[in-house]
Amino acid sequence: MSEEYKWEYGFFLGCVIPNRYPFIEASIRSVFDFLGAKLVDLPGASCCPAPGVFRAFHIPSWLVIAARNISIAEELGVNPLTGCNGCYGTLRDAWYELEHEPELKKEVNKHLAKIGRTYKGNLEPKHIVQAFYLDMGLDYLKDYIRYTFSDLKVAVHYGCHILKPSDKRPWGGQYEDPTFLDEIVELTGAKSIDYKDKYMCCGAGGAVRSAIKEVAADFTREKLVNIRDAGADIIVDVCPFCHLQLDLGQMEVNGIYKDIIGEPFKIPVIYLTQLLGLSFGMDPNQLGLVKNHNLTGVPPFISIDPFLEIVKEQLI
Ligand code: 9S8
Ligand code: 9S8
Ligand code: COM
Repeated sequence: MSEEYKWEYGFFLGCVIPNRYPFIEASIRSVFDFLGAKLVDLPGASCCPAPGVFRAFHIPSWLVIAARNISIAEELGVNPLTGCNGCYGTLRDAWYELEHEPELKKEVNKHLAKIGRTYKGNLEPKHIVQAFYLDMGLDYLKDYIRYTFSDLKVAVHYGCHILKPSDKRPWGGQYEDPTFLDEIVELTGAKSIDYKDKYMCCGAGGAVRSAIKEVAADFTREKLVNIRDAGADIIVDVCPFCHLQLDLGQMEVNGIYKDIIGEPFKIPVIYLTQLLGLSFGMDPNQLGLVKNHNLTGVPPFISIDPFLEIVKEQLI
């Protein structure tokens, strides 16, 4: 690792970030670099594979594929780092299970040997939020804050896999009523508001979105009602699949449930590193906050202009 970097991670992209929300990738890369953390690529990494989908079909295959992905980071000597709750769920659960079940680890390595790989398990998979909160710490982040957004009311959405299963997560007992993400968001001066059933699923996970879109959208509808009732200006999340559901899914809710929601929803959805980066005084272009094309059918589906209006006032 070169002198100028304090941390180094293997950036595990997963599927949704590169395919649907490249601006999330851009903002993660920019913010980590800004904070002195180097992200190296993991050549040949595949789908994690998605916990709600692959694990539900065949646990042994899920485990071997997860171990293969982790072994790529091991080869480079870096902790795998992900910006997706689902990938975190898979990589971390697999890592934890293999650490606690030596027989399973032997079995997995038998399969990996066929492709010339070995899984060791000595490098803990981390979420970007874990890197911020546990590796860097709030005090370190605080020094980078240049602008604060005291007029901004944020509905923080944790998502499921970052919290559960709680015994396989690193939050030191913050399981049922965690605050770590709210604490990071509030470094920016924004207010993390309380809303009903805050820790509820976005609706998409566990393959629900892929199976029955209307059911996923019904969960999302309930979340959005609660978020709107609490008077939030924006939603902040830390998972591209939640992001997809809260952004594109918000449009779907406006269509499918138009008769029961009253006004259509238009709550901007912002990924954590986009908000943090702005507060650090970084260029909005680097954070994927500037639209420089006229394409339709690409994200963000819900305009983020109202968010930019609020922060603009406080950027000067
Ligand atoms: S990879 Fe394939 S589908 Fe997904 S984005 Fe996150 S979870 Fe892992
Ligand atoms: S997608 Fe992201 S993490 Fe999940 S399963 Fe329930 S919530 Fe939304
Ligand atoms: C949610 C991923 S982030 S999955 O649908 O549960 O696999």
